[in-house]
Amino acid sequence: MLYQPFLDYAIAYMRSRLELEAYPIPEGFESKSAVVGKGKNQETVLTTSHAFQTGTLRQIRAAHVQGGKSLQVLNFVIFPHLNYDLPFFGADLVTLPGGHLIALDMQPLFHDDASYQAKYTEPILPTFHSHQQHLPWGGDFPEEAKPFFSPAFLWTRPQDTEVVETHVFDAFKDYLQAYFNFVEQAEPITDSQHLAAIEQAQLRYLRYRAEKDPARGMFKRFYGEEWTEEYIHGFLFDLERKLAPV
Ligand code: DBV
Repeated sequence: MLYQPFLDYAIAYMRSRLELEAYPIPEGFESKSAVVGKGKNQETVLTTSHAFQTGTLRQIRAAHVQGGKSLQVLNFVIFPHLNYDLPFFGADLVTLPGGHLIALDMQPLFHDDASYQAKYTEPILPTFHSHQQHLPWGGDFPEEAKPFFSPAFLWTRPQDTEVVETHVFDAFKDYLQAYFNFVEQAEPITDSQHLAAIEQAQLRYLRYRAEKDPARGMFKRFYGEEWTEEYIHGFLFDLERKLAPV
């Protein structure tokens, strides 16, 4: 439905830039469905997972939730390997009965570092400004999430689905292209202090996202608590498990 073209574009575009290898999706999480609602409001809610990796990118993963016209979500995040200083690519494209909610960013590892900003945020500010004209600021969002976003954070709540299909899609393509330009230029980090700082920054980000996942309530309602916690910690935000396998 609404976000399938985004996912198709992203996979085709990434394949055009890099050799993508499959990234393992834990058994039982590739695809999950449940019937929700009563009577004529019954809907099947299907969640599919997609995941890849490359030499530079530890995990490229998407969760695609499809539950009819008023429930569509594409959450797409790229986690670089820990020996690169690359930002995260993060897209949270959400359609609920109340409307659309769009978050698109390259989330920095280091926020108070001018040279990091010059390297990874300033180059995308022109792209940000060109899209922001059509995608006005979406208003309040959780205070505690603020430290994780860049100055190029596109955050908007379009009224019209057509805006999602046009301007949001254009912005998504431009951000993904810009991200892959960074990826192409990235050099492995070898300095041990720098590597330790990257690992800490990745873990801080990941713990926040796993703990505060705004989709937790929705997933629990559809698929139950056990499935949801395993999906969050075992697939969506899996770095801690990968560092310290249980
Ligand atoms: N969000 C996820 C994952 C999702 C998902 C893995 C697979 O991180 C969906 C699904 N996001 C999702 C849903 C909602 C939001 C909202 C279903 C709506 C929740 C609701 O209204 O019930 C950006 N996503 C949001 C919000 C923000 C983001 C700011 C509004 C939350 C609120 O108002 O409380 N992206 C999200 C975020 C970070 C990010 C918090 C943090 C770094 O990158």
